[in-house]
Amino acid sequence: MDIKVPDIGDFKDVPVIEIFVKPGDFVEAETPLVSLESDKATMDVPSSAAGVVKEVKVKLGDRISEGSIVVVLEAAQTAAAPAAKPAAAPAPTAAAAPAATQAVMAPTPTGEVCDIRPTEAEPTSAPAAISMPTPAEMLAAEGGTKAHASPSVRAFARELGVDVARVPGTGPKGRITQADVQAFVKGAMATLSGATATGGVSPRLTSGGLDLLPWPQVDFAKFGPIEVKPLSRIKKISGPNLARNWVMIPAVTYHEDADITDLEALRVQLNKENEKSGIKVTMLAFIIKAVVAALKKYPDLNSSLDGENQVFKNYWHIGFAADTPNGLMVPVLKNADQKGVVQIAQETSDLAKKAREGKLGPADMQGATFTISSVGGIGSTSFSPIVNAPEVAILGVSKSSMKPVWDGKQFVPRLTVPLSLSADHRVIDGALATRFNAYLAQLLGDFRRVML
Ligand code: CAO
Repeated sequence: MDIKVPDIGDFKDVPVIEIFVKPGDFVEAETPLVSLESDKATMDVPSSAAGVVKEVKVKLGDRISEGSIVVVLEAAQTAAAPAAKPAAAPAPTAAAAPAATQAVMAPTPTGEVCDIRPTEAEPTSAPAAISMPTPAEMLAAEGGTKAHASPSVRAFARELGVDVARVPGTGPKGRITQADVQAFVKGAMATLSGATATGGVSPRLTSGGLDLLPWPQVDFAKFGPIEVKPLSRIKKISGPNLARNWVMIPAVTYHEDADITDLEALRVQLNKENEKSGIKVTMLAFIIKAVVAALKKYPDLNSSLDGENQVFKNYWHIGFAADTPNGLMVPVLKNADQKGVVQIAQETSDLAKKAREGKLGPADMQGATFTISSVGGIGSTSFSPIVNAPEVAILGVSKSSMKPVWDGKQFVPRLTVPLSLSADHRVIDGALATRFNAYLAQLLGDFRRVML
């Protein structure tokens, strides 16, 4: 019997991006046969019957529409019963296959993948052994977009207990393939066994992990009325990453005050002059520019630790924490060294807006070499930001205030901004971190030095 593309709404000539079966494979009803992807959505075409695949009628890249024949199937009742399901059969199983028989494509506002067939609830967190994504991978899963994976790959990931949102995709347009899920699991297992067998990167994780007391179980309702709300998706994903970074990175925070009296006067002056342009030059933009100059002078802070090697990056992509209604996001300003303060102000403002609207794409959140977390617009006198692995340092910026500063003869009022640099002590020792901070403060105190 011919298995055809079912009703897929208005979609026509949709390219085949993945083929899950080959002649001789046994398939159950509902087993995905191929995956299709338009520029707006992706979907699997399931088999409408059980049986053995006699012939696959499509090739990768073929464009097909409703009614196109996908495979020719020898239906189960007429086919000789297979000895066993082929081991090489792709991930999807009848158990993982969605209940609905009709494939449905749904465009999403972001143009990302959206499988709207009923599916099992995806686990929100993977088992500890495989919850070791990089922050970039983790954040790539955010931004209001869905992970870019076909339903069958999602089903495969579910089977392995992997949160597909954490898997970096290597397929076209960052699509997550089955091989990506497998590589993710392999990588996580290797990381874990490295950490436990050799002490890995953290002496606090030797032989069997942290030896901690169990989490306290308290019946809060015993003490008063309570309300239970699920964590936001961003918090569910970022929590384990923050916990890992907190536990595995021996970070120390170094505090420094920078005199920004003159810089703030310049900023106010520029904004007055450019009122009509609509671009507001922010203190964050000046700080990014100064940070890049300091990173160039102290390249250890623009590096990553890779086993027993240190990777120095000859690019300067600066992540900055943005507070959004859904939680903390870290968009990345690319090639900050090649941009002027006004352009940095414009681009950070655009990225922060996208973050708040949940429109950041994975590319907007990847590749940071150093991160800045500025809470100065809200308050704070100092804080200890958590290093955003695999980066080795992060700068916290608190609220500027007028402070009396002794000029040798008298106290003079100076606008002072507190800087808090958390740095990975495995790479950056205290003297280096303090030199970086002092130099950064010097640059902010006399911004002309940034050009030197
Ligand atoms: N000291 C005093 N005032 C400051 C300041 C500082 N260090 N930094 C900014 N401000 C002022 C600005 O000048 C602005 O004032 P006006 O409106 O009068 O000009 C006001 O605070 C608001 O600034 P902003 O927040 O719009 O702009 P920004 O460039 O300073 O910051 C962004 C952008 C995205 C960093 C910020 O909006 C944000 O989200 N901050 C929170 C980051 C965060 O949550 N960090 C914690 C991460 S770890 O949990």
